[in-house]
Amino acid sequence: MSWHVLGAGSLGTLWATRLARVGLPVRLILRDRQRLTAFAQAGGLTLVEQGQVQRHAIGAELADAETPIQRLLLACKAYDAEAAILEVLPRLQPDAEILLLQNGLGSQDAVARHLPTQRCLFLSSTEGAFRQADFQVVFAGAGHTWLGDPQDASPPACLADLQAADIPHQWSPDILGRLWRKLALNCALNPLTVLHDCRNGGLHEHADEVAGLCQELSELLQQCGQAAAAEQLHEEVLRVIDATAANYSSMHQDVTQGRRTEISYLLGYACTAARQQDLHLPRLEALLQRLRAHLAKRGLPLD
Ligand code: NAD
Ligand code: KPL
Repeated sequence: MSWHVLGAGSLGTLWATRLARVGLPVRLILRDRQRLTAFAQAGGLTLVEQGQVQRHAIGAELADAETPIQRLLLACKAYDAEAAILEVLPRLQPDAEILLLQNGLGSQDAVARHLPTQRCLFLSSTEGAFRQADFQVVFAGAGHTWLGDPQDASPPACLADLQAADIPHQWSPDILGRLWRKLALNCALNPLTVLHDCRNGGLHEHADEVAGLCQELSELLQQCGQAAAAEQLHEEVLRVIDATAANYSSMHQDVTQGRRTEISYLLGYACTAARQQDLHLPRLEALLQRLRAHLAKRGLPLD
């Protein structure tokens, strides 16, 4: 069965090249004719892994091509996901599998609302990749990807391809818990690294702020029916700060490089969920306001 990968960015390229190199049929869906031309000129996708450079000649097309889509990896940012799925909607087979590789929460439901019969799989990944040039990606951090379906616990057929392609993964019966936990980690760390302009390790200087946020995030998780995701949150946040002390968080990197953040699907989502639960979380709310003010000063989108 053919894979379509929408989004030839960091993770889309990492996935497309690993699937293609074991002989699985993969086609990329690119934004427009200009991107198709640039892709043809680049001669395919290049993956740099442990210093080895490999180029893969993968087929590419536009969203309005005519072939049906049976298996789609949606590998764009959370804020692009809903618009992207609408572009390929007419091509999706009624029993298609759609893998949603977005960070945070909110975009998955926005996509799933358009797909009454297709199966939406939610993914959470700790793999790391970045673009070093157009259509050239560096696999920067080994990690793991969890997949799950909040509506249906039975494992999907696509797992066999992930196995064949050596993509470290696990079928998760509680993918929402996993996404909530990662969202909470992100909320406790990433905005503060932006506001204090520091690496993750620099948050040791702001231990009280981190502790206060973890307290409120735990309350939120419990109130949202995610008690397991709330367990030992503060301890894990401190562990992540130590383990990634020398790194800049993804949000810090986005802001310093003038890129739009995924704030609405992370801290914004958390604050909206709290309000819906009538939960007063002043530290999280204040953090959101400070972060928005910071983005506004830099001319970056507030959502
Ligand atoms: P990216 O910005 O590198 O790639 C996204 C790509 O999607 C871009 O090339 C963009 O042009 C393309 N795109 C968007 N809308 C499109 C459309 N309608 N048609 C065609 N192409 C379209 O993003 P990324 O870093 O790969 O991140 C994807 C998701 O994975 C994000 O939610 C991110 O937070 C998450 N994530 C990334 C990493 C990482 O290391 N990069 C790690 C874990 C999670
Ligand atoms: O996920 C992260 C990110 O940078 O987005 C962690 C590892 C939690 C660091 O903030």
